[in-house]
Amino acid sequence: MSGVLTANNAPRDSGSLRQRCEALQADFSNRRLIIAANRGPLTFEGDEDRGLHFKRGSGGLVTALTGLPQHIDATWIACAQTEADTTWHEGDVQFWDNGRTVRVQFLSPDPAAYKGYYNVIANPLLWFLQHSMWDVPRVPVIDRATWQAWHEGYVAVNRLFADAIVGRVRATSRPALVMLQDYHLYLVPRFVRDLLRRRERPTTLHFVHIPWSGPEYWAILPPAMRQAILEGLCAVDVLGFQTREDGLNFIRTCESHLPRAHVNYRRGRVWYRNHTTHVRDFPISIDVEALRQLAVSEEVAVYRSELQEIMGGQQLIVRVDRSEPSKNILRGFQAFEEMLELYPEHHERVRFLAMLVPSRLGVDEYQDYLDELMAAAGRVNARYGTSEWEPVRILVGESRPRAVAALQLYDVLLVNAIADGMNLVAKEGPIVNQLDGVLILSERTGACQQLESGALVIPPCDVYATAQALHQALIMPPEGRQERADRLRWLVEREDISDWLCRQLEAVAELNL
Ligand code: GDG
Repeated sequence: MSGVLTANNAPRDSGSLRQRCEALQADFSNRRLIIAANRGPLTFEGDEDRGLHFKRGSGGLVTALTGLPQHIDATWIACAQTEADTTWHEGDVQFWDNGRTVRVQFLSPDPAAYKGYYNVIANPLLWFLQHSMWDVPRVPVIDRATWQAWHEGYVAVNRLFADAIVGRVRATSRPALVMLQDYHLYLVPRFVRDLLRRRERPTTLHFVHIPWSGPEYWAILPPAMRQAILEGLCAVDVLGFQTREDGLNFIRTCESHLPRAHVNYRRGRVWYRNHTTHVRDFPISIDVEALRQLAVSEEVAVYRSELQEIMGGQQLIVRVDRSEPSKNILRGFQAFEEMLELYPEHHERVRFLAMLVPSRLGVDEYQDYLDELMAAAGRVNARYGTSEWEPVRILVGESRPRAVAALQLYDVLLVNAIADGMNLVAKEGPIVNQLDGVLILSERTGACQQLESGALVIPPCDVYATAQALHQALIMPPEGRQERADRLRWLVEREDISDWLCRQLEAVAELNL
């Protein structure tokens, strides 16, 4: 592969990472790219007037991953999310003006299998495990239904993905590069490897978007499940995590729970069944340019005026999250309540706006959590609110432009997640905020590793410390705010989403894979 030689021979300081990346993308153009993720880059809708039409997925991941197919022939394999996806099934989609297309292939697992895979195993079991969120005396309860969901759901859907990938790999004469996303697809790499002969095997990259907890926590999962997951991931060539700590936790988990695995911490390697998995960290980020364009749009301006009208001229604490237990929304309200108790000078001068996107309401824990946090906000309002002043306002719904408008208006942005792979909101806020607002950031987010020098860092379970940080942020003088806001902007701008992708391609090239 000439591309690999070019990349390896290039001096590391010859131009920016992005310039090197452009060269790399060109060098990879002889490959066939296969992306596999639970969700596709678009969803189809059908109505009588317009017939079948698609809506492009929002968010940085779609932007980042659809950037690559502009240079490399690509197929994106995902689970159908709508009936129209199932009807459409497969075809070429033109995402860009340059005429290039990406092939999208939707898989349509049996609904019961999908439910077991998504609503029982991926969320909540793996999600809670990896965010260290189990209340172990009570959960998890792994019963017959869980095992059924494992075998007939998670394993079955992972097999479907593997079969589809193998079909794609066999259909091309070019070397294939498979990029797998996240915790829904941990078993896929092993299935793909076992289904293909040595010379047919593609290069595989798997990126895990969420934290990886330590072996003590993985010990709670039954050996058969955790071993299958580790065996799955140890069939990958390059395994990417958000942080170095997540990668080290993965290696520690293999050392503890995968018999016959050999590990090398210094080189970031796990050797298992005659195969080396290279463990790396690729911190994800945001598409700064696209976000800035959205921030100046008319739609965002309309939402901004609406929010300004609702929230009045008071200081504003904002949070933007999926309604998700790991985001620690309940403790956020408790901390706000504690601050109002400790510092009455803020009464009637500050409001807390929580923008919540409904999430995974098919999972009981998520529905219960949403109910609980509504009640907690209600309690704060009942205790401190007056006829003129509503301390907490929750807006539930899905609208990214409205979320961006709220981020433009904060004096304080609260990101207090119990655990978070990265947390993109912490990176988006400083880019669009218009008031040099202060970021309060949980030390247990991946983002904290990059942003801590510009943020007020808190331990997420310490409600008292969070209350103190809220007060400190609200009374911070303008110079202090500006200095921190400038620093945060600089930190986010210097490493955006394209770097995340480039680092992965670089790793593949450097390892001669
Ligand atoms: C997982 C990991 C990791 C907000 N409101 C709406 C909306 N948003 C956007 C935000 C932001 C994104 O959603 C949320 O990203 P996060 O990173 O904060 O959180 P997760 O969803 O948990 O993401 C996380 C990430 O993957 C990437 O690797 O950082 O740690 O948990 O961009 O602006 N989007 C839409 N409507 C809204 O109302 N469509």
